Amino acid sequence: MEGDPVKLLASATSPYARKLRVIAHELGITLPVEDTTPMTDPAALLAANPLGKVPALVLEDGSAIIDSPVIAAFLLASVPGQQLMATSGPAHWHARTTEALADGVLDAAIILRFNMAQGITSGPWVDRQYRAIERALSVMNTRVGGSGLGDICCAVAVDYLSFRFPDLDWRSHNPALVALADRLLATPAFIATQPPA
Ligand SMILES: N[C@@H](CCC(=O)N[C@@H](CS)C(=O)NCC(=O)O)C(=O)O
Repeated sequence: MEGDPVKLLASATSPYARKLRVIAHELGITLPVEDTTPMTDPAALLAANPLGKVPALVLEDGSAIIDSPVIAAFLLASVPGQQLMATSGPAHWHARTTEALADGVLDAAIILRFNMAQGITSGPWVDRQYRAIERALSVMNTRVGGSGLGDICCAVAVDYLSFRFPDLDWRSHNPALVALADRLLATPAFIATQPPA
């Protein structure tokens, strides 16, 4: 597993991929994106990631790195002196945990979308996802400003909620997330990675 990133297999609407594209932009890494629709199981994706999920990062030697937190760690490690996240100590683990909270919000949102696609919009499993999202957002709200990486992940997650769940009012109870999103969504990295309408 060696070499520079060659391409990121990703769909234009994947929030996990957006997180990585924003991080790459902030780190000054060129990250070509190969538009990949996971649900059609393209051979190139399955070769890179047997789980059939995007994003997957293909390296120069043909090997791949999968799962957005792992890819994010790879990108950060490739830029010595990067300022997005402490490389060790409590601040490192705080940032990684914020990332996990934001990713978990996305995981719950994706479950809700798969359920919706099957006509399932209520029930205990659906309620459980909404409760997880609500609790995680309120903790993320207290962690804004903890790290550049954490802030990016939080802004990506809430913007995905606005994109896919316009009726979910995450703004009323999370003022720090509102201020963060309003600030970051106006930056070039977020503007360049907006999902298509
Ligand atoms: N934990 C993964 C989640 C990736 C994920 O769920 N991606 C979705 C698209 S946004 C996907 O590829 N879904 C296809 C599937 O679940 O089969 C990450 O952080 O990269």
